[in-house]
Amino acid sequence: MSKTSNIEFKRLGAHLGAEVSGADLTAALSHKDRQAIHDALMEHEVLVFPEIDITVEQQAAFAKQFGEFSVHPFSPNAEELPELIILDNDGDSPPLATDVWHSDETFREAPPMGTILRARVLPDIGGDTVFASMTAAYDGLSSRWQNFLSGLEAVHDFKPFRRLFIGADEKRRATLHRMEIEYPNPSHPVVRVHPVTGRKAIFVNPQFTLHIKGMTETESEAVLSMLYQLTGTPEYQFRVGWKLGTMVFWDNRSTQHYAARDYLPQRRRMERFTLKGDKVLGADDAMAGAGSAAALNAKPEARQKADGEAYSAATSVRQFERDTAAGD
Ligand SMILES: O=C(O)CCC(=O)C(=O)O
Ligand SMILES: [Fe+2]
Repeated sequence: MSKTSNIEFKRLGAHLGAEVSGADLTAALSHKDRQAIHDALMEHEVLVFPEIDITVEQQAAFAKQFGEFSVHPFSPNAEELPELIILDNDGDSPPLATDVWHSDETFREAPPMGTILRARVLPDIGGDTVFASMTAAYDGLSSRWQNFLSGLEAVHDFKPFRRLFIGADEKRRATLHRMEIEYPNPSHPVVRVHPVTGRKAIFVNPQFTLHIKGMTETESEAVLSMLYQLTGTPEYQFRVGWKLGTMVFWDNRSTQHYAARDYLPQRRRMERFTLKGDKVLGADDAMAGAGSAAALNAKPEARQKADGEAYSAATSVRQFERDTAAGD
């Protein structure tokens, strides 16, 4: 299907990142173009649309073709369009904790599947965003570590956003209390199975992860600090140097990112739409769905694929991904 699309993808990084050309984003995508972009996102994990000339409404319309919008409970958003997050920063208004490695909103029970960010105002120098492939990071671990991590779960929290409420008046403290009820700490598998590709990815991050369940604090810190070092490994990274109008679509399930704040006090404005995702499942959940001895006995690559198939069977995937899977 996607072979007949005119859109082209040029791989930019060893493990992730591709540049997209030939896509008209000012109009609705054809089914085959939408499929081609989705397939490429699964394969390359981060897609860069360089210097495209679209309105924010067109960016929203593009995003909506790949899933349902998610509204961020803490980030600054546009009043008239709450799905639009505006990251407008300068010396008087520095960014809030985006210069910490993370995948978006893992404090949710079901974190987003993807994010679509576009550059609207850029500093003269700096302000790059660095991505890391967490599937490559997982694949690079020894089988001893892979086995050790299997089945572990970590607790996540909206911790960087708690600072918004420090010293707050009674009304804002009540808001914090309401948020704590609405977003109780979820536990996610430390290794997640990607719902579409079946690849395994490290799914802990220093922005939102608190600790690993069933370990002492010292043990948990040691394991987490080892895993946090993986994002800093240059081999797993891909760096986006933004130009005005550049739009990036990343798969939030297989990557993490870090926005360099080396441009202050200059101004940088980014506009973002976020797409809802599913509950995070690990290999055990996927296997429970399959119940398949054949999958367990399969070779590693085949097993990863089997995990993905089992996962898809065991959980609800977003409508778009279900539709396209059915169309294959
Ligand atoms: O400003 C950026 O480049 C990325 C900020 C960020 O973490 C996000 O939009 O999710
Ligand atoms: Fe982010």
